[in-house]
This record gives sequence, structure tokens and C-alpha cells, in this order.
Amino acid sequence: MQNTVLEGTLLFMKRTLALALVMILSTSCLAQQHPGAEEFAAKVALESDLDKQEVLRLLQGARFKQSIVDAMTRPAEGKPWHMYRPIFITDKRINGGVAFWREHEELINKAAERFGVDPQIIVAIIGVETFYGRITGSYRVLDALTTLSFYYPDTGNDRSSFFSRELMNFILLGEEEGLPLTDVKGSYAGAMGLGQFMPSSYREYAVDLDGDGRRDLWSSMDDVIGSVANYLHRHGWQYGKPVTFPARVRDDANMDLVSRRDFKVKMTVDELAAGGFESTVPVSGDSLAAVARLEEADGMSYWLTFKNFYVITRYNRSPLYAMAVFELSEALKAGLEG
Ligand SMILES: [Ca+2]
Repeated sequence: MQNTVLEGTLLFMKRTLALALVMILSTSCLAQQHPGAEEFAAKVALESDLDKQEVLRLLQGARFKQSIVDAMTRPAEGKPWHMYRPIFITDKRINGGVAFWREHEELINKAAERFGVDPQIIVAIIGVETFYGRITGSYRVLDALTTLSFYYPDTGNDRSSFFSRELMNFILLGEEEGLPLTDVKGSYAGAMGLGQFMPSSYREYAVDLDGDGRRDLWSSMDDVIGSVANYLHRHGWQYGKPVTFPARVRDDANMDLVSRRDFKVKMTVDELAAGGFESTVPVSGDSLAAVARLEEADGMSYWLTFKNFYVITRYNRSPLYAMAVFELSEALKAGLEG
């Protein structure tokens, strides 16, 4: 009996000690500076009205998140097309998009006309990014950008300097738009609002379409829709022009013509046809295009991609992303008309 009580007391003391130790460690982690924070804060101080100490204080409140590192090491874009496509091309996302389009039709038409962007693409981007605003991200953007700036995972492609610039833009954006930097939520990569704008894009391309003096990409549908349209417009969207057509591939096709990362259009449709990739849809021979290859369940499919496809890849570099936006946009258009 005595022994059991004593053991119980000892166990309790051990646990208390362990808990205290964890608390001390986590407190010291919080107060600890992130590696490279000093240098970063000095840089922000040079480019803004903020002083270095203010930036350091802000960063001291930022938390490293292992879940963000984990998400970065397994992006959806690593999947083959036939596994990526079903994430986005679903009845639920198509019907949700048609409903969203009907609800905001006047606004969408206004933005489409003003910025010269096809309306179905605006809706499809918002659909792929956030399911029409249902999933705008639950990470604190400050934590996301701090984690990816100072603790970028070893994936063989170090993007920490990109995220460091985004962290700086986030701080400047906070100044400009009066955003509460410690509260703003977004994706694990720090993308914000219904159109998932990174801070630099927010600063550069977001528009105040409702004219209330703020660019609000969360609760002003005018600003959200206008900003997505402006983003596409500023990257060169061509109204009413094709995005992509399926290609017929000859046996002797030159596979070096297939684009891998960059879908800039550099060759004419005629030149690509001579190289073995012919359009299955009639299109002017002097139109500029590139070739995309997608992994289907039963082999590869090939596509002639035009300037508008390239513009969609300015939103997200992956050809899978651009194809998902395109397919969804076509389904939405058919759904609205049908
Ligand atoms: Ca506004």
C-alpha cells in the first residue's frame, strides 16, 4: 500500500518534471529567433517604414510548423494527370461552380468585359483554388511564410528565397492594406483569399473593384472576381481565343518539342505539325503554340497549348493545374448553358 502510494507520487513528480521541461523548452523555442531572421529583418527595414526590432518582434510570434514542411514535400502536382484530374473535375465542383456563376453573374460579366477575360475561366480558377471560397486555408500566413523562408525542406529545389521575398511582401502588404499580420489565414504556402493570391501578387494585381478603398480578397466578391480577372489580363489573356486542343501525334513525332516546365508559345501550329503534332481542331497555321503531354491511365495524351494556357500557368506552373482549370471551365460553360 505504502509502496504503491510512493510509486504513484514518484510517477506524478516525474510527469510534472517532464511537463515543466517541455514547457521550458517550448517557451525558449518561442523566444528563440528563427535562423536568418536578423538578416531578413534588416532587409525589410531597408525597404519599408518598419524598423528592424518591429520585424524581429513580429517574427518571434511566428511559429515553425512541421505540417507545412510536410505539405510542401508532397504537392498534388506530383501526381500523374489521371490521378490529379479527379480531385478537381467532379460533379460537386461543376455544380457548385454553376451555382456560384449564377449567383454572381452580373459581377462576373462586368469583370470579364472590363478585363477582357472569358468568364468561365475566372469561375474555374476560383473553383480549383478554393472550391468557390469554401476552403481558403487554415494556416496563419505568417507561420507558413516563416516556416518556408527559414526552414525550407530539402527537396532538391530550394525555394526559400522565393518565400523570403513573399514574407517581405506580406509584411509590406500588411502595412498597405491594414491587414492584421498575426491573424491572416491562408494555404500552407501562404496564398490568401478566394483566389489564393500570394502576397506579391496581392500587392501587384489585386483590385478594389467595389471602390471602398480596400482590396479585400476574402469578403468582397467584387474585389475577388476583379482581382482574378485582372491577374489573367495582366499576364496577357486573349479573350475568346483557345486554351488548348488535343493533338494527333505521328509515329515519327519529335518528342523534343514537348514542353516540360515552360509553356511559353514559341512555335507556330504549322511548325509543330511538321514536327509531328497536328491539331485535331481547325486552327490558323500561324497561331503560336506549345505541346503538353499528360499521363493518362492507359498511356500519354498530347495537347497543343496556346497563349491562354500559358497565362493559366502564371497562376500555377503545373500543366496539370492549367488543364484542370481548362476542363472545369468547359464543364461550367456547358452547365450554365445547359
Ligand atoms: Ca474593395
